Amino acid sequence: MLLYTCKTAPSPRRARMFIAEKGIEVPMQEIDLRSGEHFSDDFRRKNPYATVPTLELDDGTCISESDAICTYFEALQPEPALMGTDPKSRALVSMWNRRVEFDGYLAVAEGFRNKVSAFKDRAMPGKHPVPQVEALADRGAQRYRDFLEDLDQRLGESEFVAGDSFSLADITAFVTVEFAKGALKIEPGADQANIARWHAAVSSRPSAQA
Ligand SMILES: N[C@@H](CCC(=O)N[C@@H](CS)C(=O)NCC(=O)O)C(=O)O
Repeated sequence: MLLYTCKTAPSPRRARMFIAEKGIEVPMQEIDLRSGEHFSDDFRRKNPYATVPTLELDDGTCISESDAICTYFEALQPEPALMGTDPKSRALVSMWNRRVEFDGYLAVAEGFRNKVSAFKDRAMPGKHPVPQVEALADRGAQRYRDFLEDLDQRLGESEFVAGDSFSLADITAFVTVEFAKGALKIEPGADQANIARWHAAVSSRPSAQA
């Protein structure tokens, strides 16, 4: 098994945090996104979408999409459960994780990739050229601010994003908040005390270093 990753990119960090929480040792290989190593023929044979993370199994099967990689490890090693333990909690983790991904993670990506010159004609990840749209940079930043408001409200209702237990939804939200600090230069507001409480707790987990 081999995980293709990139230290500076947020999506692979989701997979690395998940794996660290599980306490599984997975060999990893760094892909240099800056130099375009993910567009090489060799890497695109593994993942035609040219994105990291990508997990290569021993039989040669390649799994991309961080959620799919997490689903694989959850099934391989159910404890500690990070995607729920029964029908209700599984559905709630899935619901919150998707909300965080759509409203938070994708908003930051939209704000970042439509603004930075390094992503000219690569406003979306993947093999197809996609032009930047200036207005989407502002929209992404605004959507992320709205997300922070919603996240703070949610974390005022429960200890973790999907309820009483730490889950994949917390990993996605934590990675999103860290991503936004560098990419959009936006941090949670000083008045968002629920995020501050939750962020300190997640930061103190060893997996936050993954
Ligand atoms: N939905 C995918 C997103 C993967 C993705 O966008 N990865 C980025 C790094 S965070 C990437 O590979 N970008 C390559 C590029 O920008 O060309 C997932 O969750 O794995």
